[in-house]
Amino acid sequence: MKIPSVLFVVGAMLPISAHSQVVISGFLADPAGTDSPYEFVQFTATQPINFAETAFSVVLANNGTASPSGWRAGGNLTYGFDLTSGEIAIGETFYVGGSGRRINGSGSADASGLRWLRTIDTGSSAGDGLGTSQTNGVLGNGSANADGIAVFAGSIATLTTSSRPVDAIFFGSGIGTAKPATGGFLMPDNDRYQSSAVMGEAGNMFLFDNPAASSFVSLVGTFDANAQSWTSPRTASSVFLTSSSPLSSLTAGVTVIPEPSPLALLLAFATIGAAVRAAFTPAPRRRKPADGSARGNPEQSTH
Ligand SMILES: [Ca+2]
Ligand SMILES: [Ca+2]
Repeated sequence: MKIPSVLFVVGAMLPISAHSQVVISGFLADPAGTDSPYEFVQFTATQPINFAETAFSVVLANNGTASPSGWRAGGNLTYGFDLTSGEIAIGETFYVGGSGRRINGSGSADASGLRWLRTIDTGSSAGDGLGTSQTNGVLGNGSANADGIAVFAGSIATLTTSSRPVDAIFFGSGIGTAKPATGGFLMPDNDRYQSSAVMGEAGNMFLFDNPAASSFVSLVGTFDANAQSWTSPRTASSVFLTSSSPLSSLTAGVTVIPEPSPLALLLAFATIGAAVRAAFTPAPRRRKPADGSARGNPEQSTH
């Protein structure tokens, strides 16, 4: 039957853009006590992703005085995580961060029941391709020198000096040393930033609120997956955590609007209609047998 393959072609024609497949929807920069290995970032997928087929990577900034290389600095400035396995559905959240997998630092509630795509013992192990271990954490806590989070298409090893994140944010009370004299952090076009300038230049001055200690920052907004745009830009909402906070404290702040656009629906219906007509166009009629019996009807043929 031809129809399933036709439907597959129609599905492939829907406008699934390739620039913000994953967005940042929350983070814990300053867990109670020592930060490593308990910092984490929550992401939301804006399309289904099989990471084994399509790798992504996450870079956390810990400024310091940012280097002209921005996200690619490594050392004690940036730390990488490769996302190379697991499957995520549209609108689903997942987590990346320290291997402790606790709700709020050492001794707090077990958070291993969340969907973790990559964890590293950030206090004793180097990052994937970027960054050295840091007992005090690899994601800065904001304040006067902003810290940031980025997610890239491709593994860390594939990043070049011109690689732009598919999503990135910064937080703190001032940009400070996050903007080096030359170069710096390349930014994407998203709800708060633009790709024409590095972080800290005109147009890229936005900072999410300085995160409070022991507080998960939920980024609340609405993303239209078909238009690849934010219909409601993200705002920060602080969720204070204790050592026994339930996993439900980590709300998913980003809503992904999944409905196909009217144009995509029209295209899909038109294509399906043509395919169905082609598939069901009757074959040329057979001639009736010479005796004129009903058994000669093609629909009752045993052929
Ligand atoms: Ca801390
Ligand atoms: Ca930290």
